[in-house]
Amino acid sequence: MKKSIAALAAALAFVVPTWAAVQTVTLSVPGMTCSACPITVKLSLTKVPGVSKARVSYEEKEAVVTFDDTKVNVEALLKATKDAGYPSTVKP
Ligand SMILES: [Cu+2]
Repeated sequence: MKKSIAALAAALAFVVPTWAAVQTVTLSVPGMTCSACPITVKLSLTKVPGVSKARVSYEEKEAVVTFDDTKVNVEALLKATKDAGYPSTVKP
């Protein structure tokens, strides 16, 4: 019994930090009007500390952002695109 609890604790300590931290969110960015817009949106997102990746598509009018949720939250991502001139919303 004691041994299995220790094993479980060790397993959790190993697993939890990896899935608790890295998140992916898809943002809808309707304000992109030409193929240069995604560059601005991508830059605004990757500048935010905690964002590791941003894939922005003009055709889909969306941004797929990979971020560390211990360093940044979705509100900060929405604010970053808004400040760059492209208000966005979270895609369900
Ligand atoms: Cu443009």
